[in-house]
Amino acid sequence: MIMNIVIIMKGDNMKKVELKIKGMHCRSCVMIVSDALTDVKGVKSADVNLEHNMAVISYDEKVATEKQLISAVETEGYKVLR
Ligand SMILES: [Cu+2]
Repeated sequence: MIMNIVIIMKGDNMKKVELKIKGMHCRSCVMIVSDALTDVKGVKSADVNLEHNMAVISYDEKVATEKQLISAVETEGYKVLR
């Protein structure tokens, strides 16, 4: 299990997790992170919150992995915190 992801909910295939993200400072950062996450195949929704520096992501765990979510964020130059 990856330590920097908090599992909020786990259904049959759907999983809802929370990521702490470092480096976002404006609305366009939020857009970049949110687009990067929703571009991951299997991701249903990504709610990125600038004030709380976090993202809540719902995804199909048969299609996407936690590692893919983290690397999608980090590829854009942001850091996922533990
Ligand atoms: Cu920004």
